[in-house]
Amino acid sequence: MTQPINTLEKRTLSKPCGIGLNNMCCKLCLMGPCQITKNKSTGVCGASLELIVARNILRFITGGASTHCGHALHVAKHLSKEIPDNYIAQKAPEYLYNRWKELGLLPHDQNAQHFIDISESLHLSTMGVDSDYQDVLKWCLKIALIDGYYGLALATDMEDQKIGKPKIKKASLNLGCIDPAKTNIAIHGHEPMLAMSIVEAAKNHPDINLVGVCCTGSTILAQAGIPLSAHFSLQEDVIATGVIDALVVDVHCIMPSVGKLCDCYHTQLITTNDLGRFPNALHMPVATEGQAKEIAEKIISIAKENRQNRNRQAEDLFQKTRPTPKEVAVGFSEYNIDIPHLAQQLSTGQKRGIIGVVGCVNPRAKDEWIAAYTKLSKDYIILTTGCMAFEFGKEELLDGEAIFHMGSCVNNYRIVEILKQISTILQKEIGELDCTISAPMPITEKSAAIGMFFAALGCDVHIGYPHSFASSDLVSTFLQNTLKDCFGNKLLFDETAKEFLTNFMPSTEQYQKD
Ligand code: BF8
Repeated sequence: MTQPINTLEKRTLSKPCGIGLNNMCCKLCLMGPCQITKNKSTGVCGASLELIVARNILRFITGGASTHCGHALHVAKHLSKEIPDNYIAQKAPEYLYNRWKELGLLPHDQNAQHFIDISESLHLSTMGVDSDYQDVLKWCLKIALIDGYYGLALATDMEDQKIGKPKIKKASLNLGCIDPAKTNIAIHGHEPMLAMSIVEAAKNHPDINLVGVCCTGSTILAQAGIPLSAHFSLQEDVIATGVIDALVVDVHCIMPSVGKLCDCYHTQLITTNDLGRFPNALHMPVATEGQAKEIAEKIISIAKENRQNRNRQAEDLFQKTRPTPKEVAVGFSEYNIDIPHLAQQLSTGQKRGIIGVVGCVNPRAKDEWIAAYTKLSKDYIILTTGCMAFEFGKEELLDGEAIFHMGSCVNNYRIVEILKQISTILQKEIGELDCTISAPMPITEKSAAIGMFFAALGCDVHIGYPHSFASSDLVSTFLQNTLKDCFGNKLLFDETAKEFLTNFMPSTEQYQKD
């Protein structure tokens, strides 16, 4: 056995390139890369700082939309369903749909042609096509609508149709859910169709212990109560327990390091999606429901067989250091939360508003956010998803009374449905609800697309570390003004919880004092 590499928390992180971090590097042609750090200087082709920053933001968001729409497409194919036409018109509040139409933000809405818009977004942001940075930024909103409806909403709807609507339940969370006395299978990624087949198959195998990682993990946690062992930034630690007999991965947020890390232990890495490959992994692609059942049984056999290859020292060490799992309430959704009650809490002033705490846990960011949201939860309804939901769970704060676990990142659409229904009850627009979506430590392109989607709905949006969206004054001012004029909302770029509390509620001194 080779020596294990360090897990992310212990590894020294390479220093980020300051110019790239600020979106000021243009790599769109081979006359560059051009690093434009000052206003008025340009790239070799004449591209201004604001054009470079705007194109980089658009390409980042487009990457996110492609993954969410790809996710929804894969689920549709798995279930032999078509991508619906006019889906945005079906799902969105009418006043918003009409506003988006007037602003020219609506994408193609027939025959899955939103994928053409995704392609056109990359097209227009290549060198020498769209040189109007304001137009490029408007495309960010169009692509964000695609992300929200043909990605988040569609994936959530189809998964609910197949798996069933989530039910509120108690479950457990953290590395302590991994059981050294059993055969452990960790399921990691974002598309939960095979995962649910493994959950079903494992019911006949009492010696199998399933745990989830990242968003596939959040889905099987919410839908079936399968314990969630880790979020993105802790995924390597799952393997480093030494007692994972099979790691099953699909797509998104699977760190390339897990391949080598599995080699350091006995863990059998199994890839299940043709887009998500690792050298030396066992590749078992799953495209249909029938294949999923068959492959689920095979995976269970492989894991059982592989358990005998465990390193006993590693197993003993984990046995001694295994943390106690945390108890969490999960499975909240637009179907089982008492939405009229939430509306009443808002209308009577019992709660000031809603904060959606979403997105990733960036290891470069300061981890001080959970305490801040906990303070705010006295006055705000907190709805949380993805890796940030895990952070609340680690502190045993997912009680389903003040803080609600809403599922995976595509399940951010559940927050949208709740806002939509509250706004209908209160006869207000979503933008009038005092709703903020806070992504304090984003990592991925997906998180940027989600943030922009909520902005197009009228929510205030907070993006914490890093400041990539705010590096050009012209770009951030144009985005701020557009959102204010069109939807009445604002963008907050606070990198620390202290700044966020100060700017979020400047008149409420209590939050800054303690
Ligand atoms: O979609 S929160 S690191 S796991 S991108 Fe990824 Fe970010 Fe975690 Fe799920 Ni979401």
